[in-house]
Amino acid sequence: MTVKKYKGSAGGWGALASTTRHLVKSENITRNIRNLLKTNQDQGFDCPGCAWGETEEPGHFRFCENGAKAVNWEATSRRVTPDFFARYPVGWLRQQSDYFLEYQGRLSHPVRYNPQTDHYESISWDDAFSLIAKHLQSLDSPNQAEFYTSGRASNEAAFLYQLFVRAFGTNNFPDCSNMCHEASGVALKQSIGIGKGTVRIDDFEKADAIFVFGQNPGTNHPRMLDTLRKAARRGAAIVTFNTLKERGLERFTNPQSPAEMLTGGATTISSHYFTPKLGGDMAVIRGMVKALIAMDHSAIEQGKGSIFDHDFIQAHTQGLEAYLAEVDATDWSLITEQSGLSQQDLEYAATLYRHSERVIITWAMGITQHKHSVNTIQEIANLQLLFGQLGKPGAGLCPVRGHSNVQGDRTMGINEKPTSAFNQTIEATFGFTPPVPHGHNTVQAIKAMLAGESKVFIGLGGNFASATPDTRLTQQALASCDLTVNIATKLNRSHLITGKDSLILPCLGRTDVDLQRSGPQSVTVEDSFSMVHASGGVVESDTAEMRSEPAIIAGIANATLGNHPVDWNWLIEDYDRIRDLIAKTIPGFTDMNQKLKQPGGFYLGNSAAERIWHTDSQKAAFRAHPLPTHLLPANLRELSDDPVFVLQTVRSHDQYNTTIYGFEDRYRGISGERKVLMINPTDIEALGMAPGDRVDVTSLSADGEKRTVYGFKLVSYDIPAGNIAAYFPETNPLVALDSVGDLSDTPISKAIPIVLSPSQIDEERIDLSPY
Ligand SMILES: Nc1nc2c(c(=O)[nH]1)N[C@H]1C(S)=C(S)[C@@H](COP(=O)(O)OP(=O)(O)OC[C@H]3O[C@@H](n4cnc5c(=O)[nH]c(N)nc54)[C@H](O)[C@@H]3O)O[C@H]1N2
Ligand SMILES: Nc1nc2c(c(=O)[nH]1)N[C@H]1C(S)=C(S)[C@@H](COP(=O)(O)OP(=O)(O)OC[C@H]3O[C@@H](n4cnc5c(=O)[nH]c(N)nc54)[C@H](O)[C@@H]3O)O[C@H]1N2
Ligand SMILES: [Mo]
Repeated sequence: MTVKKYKGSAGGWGALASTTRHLVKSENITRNIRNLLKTNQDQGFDCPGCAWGETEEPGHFRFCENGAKAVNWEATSRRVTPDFFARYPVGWLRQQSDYFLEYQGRLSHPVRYNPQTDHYESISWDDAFSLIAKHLQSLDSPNQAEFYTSGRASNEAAFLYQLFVRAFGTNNFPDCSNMCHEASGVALKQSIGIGKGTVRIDDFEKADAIFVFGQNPGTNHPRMLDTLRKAARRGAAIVTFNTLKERGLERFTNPQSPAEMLTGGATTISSHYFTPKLGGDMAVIRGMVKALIAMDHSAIEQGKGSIFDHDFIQAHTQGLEAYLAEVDATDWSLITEQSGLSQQDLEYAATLYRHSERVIITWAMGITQHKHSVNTIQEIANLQLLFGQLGKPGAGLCPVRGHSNVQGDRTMGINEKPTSAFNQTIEATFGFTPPVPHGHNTVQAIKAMLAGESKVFIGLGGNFASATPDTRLTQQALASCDLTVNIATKLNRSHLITGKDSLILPCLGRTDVDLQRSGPQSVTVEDSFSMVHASGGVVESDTAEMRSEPAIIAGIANATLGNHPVDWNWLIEDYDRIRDLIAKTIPGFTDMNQKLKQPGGFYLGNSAAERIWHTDSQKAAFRAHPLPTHLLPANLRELSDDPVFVLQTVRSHDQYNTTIYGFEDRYRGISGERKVLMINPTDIEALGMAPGDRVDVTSLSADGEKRTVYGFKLVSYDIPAGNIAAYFPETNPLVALDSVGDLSDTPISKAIPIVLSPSQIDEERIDLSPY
């Protein structure tokens, strides 16, 4: 392991060099250069990286370093064939690292687990589909099966999947959203009547200020840095709140700007950078609003009139009085304690906000993966409502989505709690009554499998065993199923936690040409800005027995339900036919096939951006909540005599969720090792330890259970005292199943109470155990 502070700007030559290294590693260089030129272009595919959007600017490459990693990783020429599985028993594969598993290449053939030999073996597609149908048909109730979705699935795949699962008879739709932006959806639906962001990408060109909360775009949405760089250059204030000083939010050199690259120029991204404590953001906003109210009072006293937008408040909102009373009742002492920022800092941030006519607020996992996420996001909405920032050009709310089509999957009906309007349309269009009772989300699905209530798990992409909380229990849950099925591009840990029967079904990825009866097919996706556009693969490599996701879903559906309620196999001959059904069922998609022909795709619209509020009161709602009395459950201190730290789990620069591309977290200056704890130097000293020492990490939880991961190295880091950061998924075993956000049920992976002890495990065993 090496630790060396990164002094350069984000992007620049480092990003270019890394892009080249990953091209070489894909063992497919020439083809992948061609692929990268097709990324996010009209005639190409949607980047399987993040859900940031595209601007209209012509003649631009539209990929970033980490998008290039995603493309190269998928379009490798390496293959995991039946021979590979004949060579390695599952027990041995389970001992390998996540990096090793995915690095072996693309899954090429459908395989079935043989418990007698502990090997996966070849199976025909037809036999695989029959086996799934047999298991599903023999359940006592459709509610005994779980249908997971990860956010790479296209709209077409997601639509077919939800139609099949509803026709089969359940709403058990655990999905990656439950671990991601669920809180944003829940909060915004109540506040403004729609669970999506209100801004479009062009709004960033008009904003006077952009407030960025709890996200690390330099790594996770690098194309957003280019947007922020342009805004910074024309003088917009970029005000960042992040527990860590993330390099990408400090300085950025655009690798696509020859002038910047050659002169070594860089743009300062954040004009102001605040480092609140983990989970302290609701207090941050509360403090800003408290300061703004004081400014409002003095403006009125001086005869200058109110600083708030009372025309907007009057016409469009309700609940102001109760909210102001709540702010009034909040003491500064609680605000500064929870935020970790001083009153002066928060007054200063409030001043920056006040003097900006048009403000966008963005956020990601630093806000959504906490206990109080829903209330925090509603507090963000409250602030925007005071100034009428919704429906104003250059202003609004912007939850920055993760997976490239996670937002689209929800739009298509991957939702364990469908609305009655949605159910009625399904019934009217397809002539069957869909199930009404709410199904399982991710945490509920794990509990149902653990309790033996659910017996079949089907995963449309993703890595359920590693991405979810409480890894030990989740693996136990999967292992107790009668059947587990994973539809996937690459081998991962979930495939190695086998049920009594297990299948791995290899699918095409975004980059692959998808050839069906009527010719090459394209699919569609929706970005963070509600833009829907087409994506067509360009790679014609040896895809052996791989099938497209829609074709696999059609195969399962046909084997299970026959031609009910649609002719599945006819639909997949030409995806326009699937889109005709989407057009009939999903609001905003009328004439979908025609609309897709316009370059850049089409905009779904956003009611809140039009100042139409689909809330109970038909108004935007100020939601008044007290600050939490304690950020962590009060009784935790009694559980341990050792100092309790708060751990957040983040992504390194060299991973995509559970996909590990490499071991270089370049901007944080940590390389060669993932089992690290970033910790304040004063905390290391207080523990009587030194940087580089190995510790075991134990989490404290209300159930009294102790969950431990072993052998993490201490790295001295610029982080608030008492807070620690580590990578996911290595730390997922620490999160208790019941440790979830209020109203969102999202696992709390950004505030895990932990204690540290000198490591009891020797070096050799650390390298052997994947977690
Ligand atoms: N290359 C790459 N791109 C990706 C992904 C990937 O793994 N790799 N994942 C995709 C997915 S699914 C998602 S959801 C997004 C995730 O995108 P991010 O949300 O950027 O991902 P995280 O790594 O979880 O980073 C969380 C950030 O919030 C900060 N933070 C944590 N807690 C707090 C807090 O309490 N307050 C404040 N103010 N800050 C806090 C952390 O310091 C960190 O900078 O990225 C997507 N894009
Ligand atoms: N501790 C902690 N846990 C977290 C988080 C955190 O910040 N901290 N973040 C959470 C978040 S935001 C998310 S979104 C989840 C992510 O959870 P998931 O979406 O379940 O996980 P991924 O790692 O993105 O899934 C990777 C796998 O997807 C498969 N795959 C890749 N491309 C395709 C494709 O095109 N089709 C199909 N069928 N399969 C494909 C590959 O086999 C690959 O191994 O993790 C969550 N878990
Ligand atoms: Mo995510």
